[in-house]
Amino acid sequence: MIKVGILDSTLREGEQTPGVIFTVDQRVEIAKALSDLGVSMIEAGHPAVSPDIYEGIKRIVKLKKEGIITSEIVGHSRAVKRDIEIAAELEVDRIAIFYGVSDLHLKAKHKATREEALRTIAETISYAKNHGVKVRFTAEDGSRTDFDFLVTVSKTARDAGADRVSIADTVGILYPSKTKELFSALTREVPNLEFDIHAHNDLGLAVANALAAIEGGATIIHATVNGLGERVGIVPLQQIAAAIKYHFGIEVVKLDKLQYVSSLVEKYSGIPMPPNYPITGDYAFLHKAGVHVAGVLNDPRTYEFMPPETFGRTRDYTIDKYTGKHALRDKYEKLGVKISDAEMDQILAKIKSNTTIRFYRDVDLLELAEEVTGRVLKPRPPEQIEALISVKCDSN
Ligand code: AKG
Repeated sequence: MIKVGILDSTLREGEQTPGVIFTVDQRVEIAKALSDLGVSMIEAGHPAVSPDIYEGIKRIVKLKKEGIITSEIVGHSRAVKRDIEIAAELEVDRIAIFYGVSDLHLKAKHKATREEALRTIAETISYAKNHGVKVRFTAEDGSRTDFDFLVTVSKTARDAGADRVSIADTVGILYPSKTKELFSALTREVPNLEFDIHAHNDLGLAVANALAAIEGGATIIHATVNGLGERVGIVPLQQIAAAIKYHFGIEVVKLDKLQYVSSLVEKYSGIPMPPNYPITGDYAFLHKAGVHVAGVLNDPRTYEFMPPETFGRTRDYTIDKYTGKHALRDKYEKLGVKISDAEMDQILAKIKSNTTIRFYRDVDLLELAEEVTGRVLKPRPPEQIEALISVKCDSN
């Protein structure tokens, strides 16, 4: 029986995207949208980093106390007492303490032995617990950490009072079978502890690794809206939510609100979404080739893994040289225009011979039909007439 939830880290990991800065008001608005979406946890920022992050968390925690935000609020912290005090004074629900545990991080960053690292981890977790909060420990660079030491780290964190340990694939080098094996082994070796996965997307495998981690027993997946984060980011919320619904039948967030949240974060982050982005991109439910459109018109499941309505979206298709008769007939029916089979063949031939037009708009199709049939086909709304006139003027 699979149990899984989402920790959204748009306000922490997401703001670590190069060039991204959220204002305090934007942080609060994003947190409200994430809570409405239904994420289990919101990692609201690392308050010791800057006064605006501190202020943002303060306002988010206030909304939590007023019942406006319902997700658990997580404050991020280094394994440093001062960071923990700052997060604790904000009265977050949980403090997430991270520490690099691979030999590489111990040597290059912390200049600490394994024994010293274990001491720091235990001391800082106990310190945070003494402030009356829940604690997650993040094993930074966990995926490149010697497995036996990772088990020791997890047990140390648990025994010091953490109820969750996050395994960070900090440089995104895991792949699915290895991820499943890692989480299965950890959940077997370390009882009475729940695991998160924090998967970076350097090899484009973050979503696949997150799914594999769920199969291995991870119960919280870290994600960001639009996949924001350091370098190329982490698991995109919209993709993992859709994949969890499709594969495990669990609705971890309200799927029909993903589009709104994606657009909100696109606007505030300034990172534009490519049209071919999964789930929320403009082309996610836009079909093109004649064979595809014919299939979709008969039964949308032929080329859609889930109906667009699930995500509050609609399906459509484009017309160009790839178009087939089925698509064209459907388009003209929707435009309320009657075209004979012979006329349709002529229109299609014209479309196929013009290989430079990327998108035929409705207005172009009406004009083509008039050319072929010699009839004025339909009274048009003023904006269509204007568009026609401007197209004609442009081409003259
Ligand atoms: C990473 O390793 O990439 C992190 O962001 C670790 C911090 C964390 O998940 O708490």
